[in-house]
Amino acid sequence: MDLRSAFAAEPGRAARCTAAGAGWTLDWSKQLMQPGTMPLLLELARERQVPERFAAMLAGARMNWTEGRSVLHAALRAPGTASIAVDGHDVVPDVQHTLERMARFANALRSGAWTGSTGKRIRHVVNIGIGGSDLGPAMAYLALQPWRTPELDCRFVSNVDGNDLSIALAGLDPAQTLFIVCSKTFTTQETMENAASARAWLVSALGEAAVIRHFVAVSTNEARVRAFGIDPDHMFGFWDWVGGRYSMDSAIGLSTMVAIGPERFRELLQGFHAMDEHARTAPLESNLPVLMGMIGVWNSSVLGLPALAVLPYDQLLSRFPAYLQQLLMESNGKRVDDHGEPVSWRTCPVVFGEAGTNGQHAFYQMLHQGTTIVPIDFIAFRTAAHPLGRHRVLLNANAIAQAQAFAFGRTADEVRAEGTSEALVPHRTFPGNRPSSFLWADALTPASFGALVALYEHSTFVQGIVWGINSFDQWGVELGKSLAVEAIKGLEGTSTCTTHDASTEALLRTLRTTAT
Ligand code: G6Q
Repeated sequence: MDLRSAFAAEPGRAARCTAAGAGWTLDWSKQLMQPGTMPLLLELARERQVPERFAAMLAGARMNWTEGRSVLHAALRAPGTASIAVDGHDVVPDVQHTLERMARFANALRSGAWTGSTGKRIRHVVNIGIGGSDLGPAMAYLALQPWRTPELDCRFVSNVDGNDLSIALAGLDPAQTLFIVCSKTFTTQETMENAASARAWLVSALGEAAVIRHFVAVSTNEARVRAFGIDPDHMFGFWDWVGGRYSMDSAIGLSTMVAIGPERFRELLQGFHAMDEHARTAPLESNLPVLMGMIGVWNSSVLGLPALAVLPYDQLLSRFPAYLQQLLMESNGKRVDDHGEPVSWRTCPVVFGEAGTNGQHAFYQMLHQGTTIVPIDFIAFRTAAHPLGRHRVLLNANAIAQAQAFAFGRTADEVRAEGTSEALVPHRTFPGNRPSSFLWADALTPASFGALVALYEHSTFVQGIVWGINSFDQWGVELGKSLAVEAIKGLEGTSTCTTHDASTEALLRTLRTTAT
């Protein structure tokens, strides 16, 4: 497959391979596909019943069958007039009720009506959570920076490394700090340790009675929230049909709502919903999540390409690749199918990325001339939220030029024609044929941002269905968690385990001395 020849042979290739929906346009003409390839991939999607399975998910089917759960993140952004039943219970009123409670709280915090225990206004919000209870809100906080209130800032603590909490708390006045403890289960080791240390920090300054004014929770576990000392009236719930990595538009997004306000948060939800509707109704040929999902299937399972680089050309999306790492890799990093049989095709690639143009001066060398071909998703916006006129031109010019360079390269003859010495010709030759998609929207707004996240959510779904795996469980994170319980005992000198391998034993012995 040679992209130069493909474009030369078909002048309408770019137009044929461009689709749009929910404010986003996808140009996938630089993928390594012949004109007949996508129709075959769409046939595969139909054969795998992608549209039917998508409809089943939206109707509350237990798509996450290894955990016996429905998968209804789409209900989080459904309009209040919708009706979506789980076991005969309409969940839409519950969602709307929670949104209203969140809005009341967010408004009180933003206006200063909610004060800390000393009567001082809250100026700092510290979100404590990890994985799905951190990556989405932390990423969204950066992405939606132009819409944030200047009245308060949000910080995010996730790592059990005390450096994370220490850095977040540095310089904060406890009397003006509010913690949002985000944990679906309220049992996650890292979050509970961070929350306990944050609580101790607060109590040492303001006393035990202050906890109730300085801690709120987002969780499904009321008993544990209460035991921590948080008033259940200050707990914002969600449901077991919301997976952690699909929860940034649930109450887990409380910090987002506090930062940008309830109205903008509604716009964000509308953007998500617009993409849900596009995914549900658009024909497969112009359905962005289906196209992107099948492009991923092609690159990973057919071409055998092991990675995906996500390159957002907007600094506001600097944490978007990290967010997608969880969304894609935790969802589709699976090796057995619905019947428990090993799949015989490559599933989720390694996902990484960096905001353009920074990546250009770092790892793009390998993307252009390395021995591993890495498919790329470029993401760009026509306009900028800032007034620095020419910057956007430079930024987007770089994005377009990179996509061009990856696709078409530079032949040895072209390099020679530039007068390059023969010894340098191989070094200055670019092979091209490095596949990429170019995804763009008019502007980064709460709505277009919501639609972008939903686009990746649904393309991940499409791939999971085609690969025949469960995109909604994450058993792969369990083993390390449970071994850590024994390792803690090993480091604290209370372990009675005698069956560790020699390496583990040596590490526990060595690090025990430095840990104490
Ligand atoms: C996401 C995962 C995982 C989860 C975290 C935090 O899909 O389930 O990343 O979000 O382990 O869990 P809690 O919210 O229960 O603390």
